[in-house]
Amino acid sequence: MDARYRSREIGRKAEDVDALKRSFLEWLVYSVGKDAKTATRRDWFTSGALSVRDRVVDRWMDTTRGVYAADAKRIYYFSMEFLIGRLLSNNLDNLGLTEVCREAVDRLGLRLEEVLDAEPDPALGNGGLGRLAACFLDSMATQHLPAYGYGIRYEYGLFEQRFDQGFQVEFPDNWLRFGNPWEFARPEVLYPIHFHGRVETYLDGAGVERRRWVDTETVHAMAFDTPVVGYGGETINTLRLWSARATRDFNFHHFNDGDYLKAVEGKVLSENLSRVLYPNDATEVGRELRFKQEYFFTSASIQDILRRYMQHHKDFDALPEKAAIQLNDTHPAIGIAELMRILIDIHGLDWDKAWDITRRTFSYTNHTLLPEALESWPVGMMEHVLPRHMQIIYDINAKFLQGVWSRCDIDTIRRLSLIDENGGRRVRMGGLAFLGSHKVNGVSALHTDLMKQTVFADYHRLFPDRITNKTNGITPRRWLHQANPALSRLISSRIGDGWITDLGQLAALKDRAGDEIFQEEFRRAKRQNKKRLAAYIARHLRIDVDVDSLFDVQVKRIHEYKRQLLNLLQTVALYNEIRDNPNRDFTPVTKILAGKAAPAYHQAKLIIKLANDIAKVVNNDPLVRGRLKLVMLPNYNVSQAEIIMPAADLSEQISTAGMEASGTGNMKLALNGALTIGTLDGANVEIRDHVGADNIFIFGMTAQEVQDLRSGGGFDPRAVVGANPHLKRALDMIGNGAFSPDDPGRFRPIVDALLYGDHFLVTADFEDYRNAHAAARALYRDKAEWTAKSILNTAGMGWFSSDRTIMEYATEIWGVAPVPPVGEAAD
Ligand code: T68
Repeated sequence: MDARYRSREIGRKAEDVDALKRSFLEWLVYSVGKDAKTATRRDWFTSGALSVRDRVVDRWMDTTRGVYAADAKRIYYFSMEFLIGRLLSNNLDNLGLTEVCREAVDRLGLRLEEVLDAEPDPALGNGGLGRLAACFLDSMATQHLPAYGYGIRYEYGLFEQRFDQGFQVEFPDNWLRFGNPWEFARPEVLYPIHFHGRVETYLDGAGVERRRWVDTETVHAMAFDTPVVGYGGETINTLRLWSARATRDFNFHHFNDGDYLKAVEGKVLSENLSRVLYPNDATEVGRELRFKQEYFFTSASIQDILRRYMQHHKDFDALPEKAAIQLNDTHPAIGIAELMRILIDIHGLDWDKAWDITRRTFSYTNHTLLPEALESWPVGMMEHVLPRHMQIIYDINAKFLQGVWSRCDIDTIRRLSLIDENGGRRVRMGGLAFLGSHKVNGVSALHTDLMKQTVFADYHRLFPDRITNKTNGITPRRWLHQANPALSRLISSRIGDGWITDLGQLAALKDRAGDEIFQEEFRRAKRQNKKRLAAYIARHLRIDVDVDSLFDVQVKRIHEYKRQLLNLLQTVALYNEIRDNPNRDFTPVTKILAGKAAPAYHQAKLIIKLANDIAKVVNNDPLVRGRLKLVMLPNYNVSQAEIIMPAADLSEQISTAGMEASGTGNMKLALNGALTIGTLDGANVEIRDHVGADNIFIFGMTAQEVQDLRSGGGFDPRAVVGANPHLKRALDMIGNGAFSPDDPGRFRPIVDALLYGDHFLVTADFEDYRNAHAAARALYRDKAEWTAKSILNTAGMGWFSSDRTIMEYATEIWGVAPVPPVGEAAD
């Protein structure tokens, strides 16, 4: 990055501690309505957030004005999910105000951590996809790219997970209950969103046949803006989230009928659109309300973009030069039909012109190959909810198929069609997103290759230049600088702090991997982080863990393909080994798991119960003497991840090869110095290339081997189990109730799924995994060797900054350049 753009005074800002303190008190009294004596920690958080918000508003307006004046091309990132995490710590850090604020809060008789902890963690996403969107917002602002995030302001975020006797139970996440000091409501930014109704054909003044969508039901989308503070605080972008509001018409309609309660009921129903985030991360729910949510936010965002564009332009010719719309998965893909509708029906463009503009404006990111996660909607439902869009999709399909008819056989045509005719007609959203975009990307090299070979193989043959790879990244601000101050300080003491915005600079640490003093300090930082996590575990679960044990971490959504079960089977095998040889010298291991299961995903919920049941037995077995502990932390979220990532020694990335599109937790852990134990899946492949094959524990089948095994049909899990006494014993124990004496048959479904199918090849990879784990434990005993490899992991991870990812998108997909912040040019 150009040094000119970087803040010259970061962390050294002459921001007056007293001024910030005064501001805390003023907001407390005049906005929260409390005095310092009666204020709760939440009140202090609110007044603190408002004080910090004050300090970004001027710059925010400067950014918006600067982009407007330059009429720069803007990036519009469309996502159903933005898992942004807490903002007070993040904004303080990006503004260089953390220490100033610590001091101010100290003078008020509080600890900064208490205030930061009082902030609710906005859980407006399920997992990787939503968190990626948040990392991208940070990178776009930091790199001065004019960008807007567009999504939904869910009233309820992802459910809160608690364990009741070891079973997951879900509670509503009413995160807005105490207000949200970061957002600015924009009641004047309001767009009508139409549903249902019918399509009329009519002749316009020139005698041309046209369509209009009439007799619709209408809801309003109202904007809420949250500033996105880039590192250095110079560029401040906007996250605009839409909230559903009943229209007055809607109410009047019923009021006129004299049915007051019906009117109010109607209001509640239409405002349900932005009520709740769907908690499924990799299976489609296929509910009409979900589809309406997708259209709701997409339509509002497109109307907003066109309004902004029209302030500078009189026709749509230049739209693709002024707006790049990125679709985060297919969830907003209906936007392609929506832009077509607006251009053709409302503004009178002809089809070819509208299609050209649309395709050059949109691009699409795919995040999964799992067939059950690929979106498709029943034609009948779409005709009912969005009749005009359904016609447009038919037209897109017809024109496309006409063009390829002569070159393809009938089976290929069937696969290419936007309408899936197998068992009930459905619209394939992946196909719509592909055809309506100029670029389509995967999120790791392997995933992109597999896209070309599998789901998009037919499209790829027709459009060989469309699919491109953009390997995911993570923001080093939140995931290293903010979450791991101990390691950050150590790194900066050796190589300066340029790494914060240029993570590749970490490579300079490679030379120090063997340096004993550096190693010692590196270990000290890790130990400090492990203590913090141990205290968190003690506080939440009343389990004491050994800070000197190997912290072995698997944190992510619970899903069969991610194979938490493989981890648990190995845990049981290790438990047996310890019990069989109680006096042997074992490397102490603390296994830490966390993650939510989709509420209707029974097998995943049973895996959570299994983890909790195994933990109870293992953690209380006197023979084990603390050499193995299993900890399943409830309610995994961004703020918990910030405590876990810096404390890990070993990072579990053990999905069935070919199934994890990329992974990003793998990057957070390795960046913080954890060694990976993993399969050659997703971005693990590229992590190995960057940290070096000697510094990672790779095991298991490759994606190719998985494919061959499955297509060959020659896999017999019972034979594999029969031949492996460790595996057989672990499975027998689980199946016979050794961990569930109160209900011995509880885990039979898990064991049976492995013995009679094992779709995710847990048994096939077990022995290789067990050996890799033994190798990791052996290496951990050699402190110097382990630390050297740990340092080489941190040093090698620079490429996985989301700054790098975003610059690739900006140059290769969006064609958008940075807009230097105002006031910098004179420098
Ligand atoms: C994840 N996908 C991928 N999906 O699983 C992960 N899905 O490999 C990748 O690193 C990450 O995306 C970022 O690219 C998801 O997180 C969802 O959360 C999701 C949500 C709704 C519907 C379908």
